[in-house]
Amino acid sequence: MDRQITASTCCYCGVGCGVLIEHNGERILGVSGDPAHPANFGKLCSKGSTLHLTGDVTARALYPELRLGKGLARHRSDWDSALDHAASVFAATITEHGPDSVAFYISGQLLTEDYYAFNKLARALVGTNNIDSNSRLCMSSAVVGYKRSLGADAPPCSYEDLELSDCVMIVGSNMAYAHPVLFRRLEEARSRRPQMKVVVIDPRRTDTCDLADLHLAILPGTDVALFHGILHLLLWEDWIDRDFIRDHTEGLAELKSLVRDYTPQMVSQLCGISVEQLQQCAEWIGTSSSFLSLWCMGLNQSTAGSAKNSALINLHLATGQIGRPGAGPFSLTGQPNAMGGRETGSLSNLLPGHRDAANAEHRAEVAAYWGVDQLPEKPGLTAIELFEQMANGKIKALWIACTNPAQSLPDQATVRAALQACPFVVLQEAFRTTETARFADLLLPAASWGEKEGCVTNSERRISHVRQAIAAPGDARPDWAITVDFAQRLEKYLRPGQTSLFAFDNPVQLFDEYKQLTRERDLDLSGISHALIDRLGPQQWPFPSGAVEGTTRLYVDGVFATANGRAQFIADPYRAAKEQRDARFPLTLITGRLRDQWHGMSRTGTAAQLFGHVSEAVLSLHPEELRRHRLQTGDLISLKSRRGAVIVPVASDDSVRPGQAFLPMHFGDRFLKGGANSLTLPAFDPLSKQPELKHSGVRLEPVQLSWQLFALIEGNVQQHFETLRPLCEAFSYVSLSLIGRERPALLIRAASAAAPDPHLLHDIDQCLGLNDGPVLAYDDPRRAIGKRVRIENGRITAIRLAGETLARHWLQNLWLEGRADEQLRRWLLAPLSAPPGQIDAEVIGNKTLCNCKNVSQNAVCTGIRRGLDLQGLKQELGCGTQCGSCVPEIKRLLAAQAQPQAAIS
Ligand SMILES: Nc1nc2c(c(=O)[nH]1)N[C@H]1C(S)=C(S)[C@@H](COP(=O)(O)OP(=O)(O)OC[C@H]3O[C@@H](n4cnc5c(=O)[nH]c(N)nc54)[C@H](O)[C@@H]3O)O[C@H]1N2
Ligand SMILES: Nc1nc2c(c(=O)[nH]1)N[C@H]1C(S)=C(S)[C@@H](COP(=O)(O)OP(=O)(O)OC[C@H]3O[C@@H](n4cnc5c(=O)[nH]c(N)nc54)[C@H](O)[C@@H]3O)O[C@H]1N2
Ligand code: SF4
Ligand SMILES: [Mo]
Repeated sequence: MDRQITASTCCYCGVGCGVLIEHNGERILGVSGDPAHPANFGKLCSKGSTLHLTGDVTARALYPELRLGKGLARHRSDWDSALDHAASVFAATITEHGPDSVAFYISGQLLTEDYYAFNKLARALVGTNNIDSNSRLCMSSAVVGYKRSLGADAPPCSYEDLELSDCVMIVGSNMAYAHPVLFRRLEEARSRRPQMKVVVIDPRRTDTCDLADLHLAILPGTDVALFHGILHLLLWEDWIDRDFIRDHTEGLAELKSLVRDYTPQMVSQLCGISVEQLQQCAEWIGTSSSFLSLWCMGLNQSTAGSAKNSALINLHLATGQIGRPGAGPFSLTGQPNAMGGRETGSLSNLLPGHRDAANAEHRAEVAAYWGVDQLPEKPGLTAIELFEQMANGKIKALWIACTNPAQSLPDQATVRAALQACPFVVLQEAFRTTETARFADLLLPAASWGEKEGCVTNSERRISHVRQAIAAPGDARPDWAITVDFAQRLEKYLRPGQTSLFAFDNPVQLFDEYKQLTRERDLDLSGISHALIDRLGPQQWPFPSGAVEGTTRLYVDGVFATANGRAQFIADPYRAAKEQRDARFPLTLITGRLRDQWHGMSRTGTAAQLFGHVSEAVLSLHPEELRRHRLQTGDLISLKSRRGAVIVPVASDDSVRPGQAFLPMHFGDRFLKGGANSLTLPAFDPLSKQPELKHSGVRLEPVQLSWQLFALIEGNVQQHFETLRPLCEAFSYVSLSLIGRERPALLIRAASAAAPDPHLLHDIDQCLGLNDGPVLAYDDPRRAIGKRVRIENGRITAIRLAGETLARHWLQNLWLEGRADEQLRRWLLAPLSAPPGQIDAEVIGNKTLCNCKNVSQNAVCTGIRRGLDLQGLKQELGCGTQCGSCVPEIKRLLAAQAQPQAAIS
């Protein structure tokens, strides 16, 4: 078939970049940035630009699969049987135990039409508010912040404000990794307008700090104290906008008396920064002609998430820095359509059109529109509460869509017990490989990126049309269609003989029904349709019917969405994070994102290229902590919290302060035995119910895992993953990753206290193809040491080292280079397993800095030593010339060479 181009959007972060999908009607062949899309004007980051390399079809869910009892295997089913079965189980559960015995757990990655169908299903048909989404782990503190302070859940700014601002404060956001295309935009604006001040507030010195004039490495969880301390100084210095405060706000008096106590000395102590840094920050905020703040999970994922959001917005209200170009509080949305979820009411406490489930008038409006008598009054369970209730047996049937709770929720022991306890778990998923899939009684294959149609709203309130390029594989169907089909079947039990609430044949009908629920609400988008976006391009709400263009900025007239039109100062005192460092748990564990991985890695984890930058889960610790614990980079430790333990290697990293540790959030049980969230705590913010994923008390315990395993096998990596991962369960430490660009291979590292049963090793070798054929083997059973290498056509195709694994880097490199020479044969037949000669130190830990041009860190360092600057490196090596995601890191390497740091930190 001919090559075609379909304009759509990237399915990862909330920047919401437009992509051009190149395909032949059957397969996606390439992807590039859409120059016409106002979110990115043609740019993509390392994740967006590799979308076509991800999503290996062998990892996809292709057919409905059903099991008829816990412990039994799932069998292939068809849509009719699967959905009929689901409808009968849900109907029976609702009849016997009531509507609140079932629940829906959905996702910020669904499309607006999918959400709308789910909401109508839960609230109008089933009659429960038990519908929550992973946005509870992500944006719900921002929702509370906007609503309490400004009256509605509406980010007031636009991306162009990043270019127009004189002072940009980035708080609890590593946008260099998490919102890279926006970060590029800020970098460019900054280089055009060097007078722009950039402040970064993050306990860690992240790549984002590369742009900072000032980095405040505050102690975890102390943001409210910092913001109150800044306000204290703004008031003291009279850097406030009295007219704005008088005309457009209320509540300053109470806040004033609270922040009086937040003296610079006290705040500097609480936050672990200097008084000078605090003063500098306040001065820039108070004296810049425009002040913009950008924030993300460092504020939201906290037991004080709501207070942090409002305390930040207080600074904008006090200085009148809102509703003007380059000014305002601007949350960066995590997921591609978390905004759409909030608009359609996809948190248990919300209803469509920015309404509240607790508000009787709102319920009546929606019920009338839907033509049902009433909507449920009882508050629904939020994510953490939902899984806790499920573990207690209160939830009898759960429908999960487009999220992976057995990886992403905190306190995994409870989550896994809950999924085990729930009598009927339905999972609507694009990939059958996820941690949650194991718990599904019914697995429903969903269409994914490039295969579905609908709308998404990005961080700046801009609605894009997501267009389908190719058909979904196997029997997979779009989410809205699955939901509507199920709802129609459930109606036969719950509303027999009545006209269907779900007469939808396509996403356009869903959107058109939904948008009327936004009419005359703050987000009024009743003027938008799929066709209008196709004609005029993506649009920002509000966009009421009759409008000819969207709305760039909110509150330009100083009238807020509150009852009296005034914004509210909120006076919440500072409260420390729940788990403070103590003698038993002396470290604070921070979790967060890597540059090239997305969440639980169901998609990014299928592309070997995306492991080039960070190849495996490691715990980053300050060099001083390593010394204190007598550890060296690469040593395995047991990382323990009050809830669980995970064994990981440590790495020296001075971007983390002493007393803290950083573990990427991505590695679930599949990639790292136990997974990062075995450690995190379920405690949540009292208002937003968002859990404190960013700060858990942990300690390091030494482990003696003297028996080690290393394996590499090329070929069908997904299939190898599936057969080998379960066999590794016997080991204490298990870490899997992919390697290689042209010929991907699966890499396994494992360790245990003693050698495993020889049968297990035999089974592993069987999967690795190392029991027969062209295999060179050396075994020393007495010392439990063995090494095997398969060589085909002069090249290594599989490796297994058991006992000790000293030669692994050397072998990995031989494999990468496609070599299998005499030296390898000699080493294999020698009794000692040490690799020949010195292992080139550069082989160890050499990472790919630039994914687009495949440029390694070594190549960049060599270039720097030869005297190349950024321009020179770009010219000679090509690094940093495409997506630009690696530029901050290259700059850091350059700075490390050149010594004096520009940033005050
Ligand atoms: N590459 C990549 N990009 C993504 C995603 C992804 O999985 N991978 N996911 C998307 C989603 S859903 C989200 S929500 C966003 C998240 O985007 P971010 O929130 O920017 O990413 P995180 O790394 O989770 O956390 C940001 C920073 O908060 C800091 N932090 C921790 N505790 C505190 C604190 O108490 N105060 C302050 N001020 N900072 C603190 C951490 O050190 C970390 O650097 O990323 C989106 N973009
Ligand atoms: N420790 C720690 N934990 C965290 C965080 C943290 O910072 N630290 N961050 C939290 C945050 S902010 C977030 S947003 C969550 C994210 O947590 P999750 O929602 O669990 O993350 P994903 O892996 O993106 O899950 C989305 C799932 O949907 C599937 N999928 C993809 N496309 C489609 C589709 O079109 N339809 C359907 N039905 N399925 C599809 C994917 O295969 C994937 O398994 O993690 C949270 N957990
Ligand atoms: S910044 Fe990257 S991940 Fe986010 S939408 Fe754009 S291309 Fe996708
Ligand atoms: Mo998120």
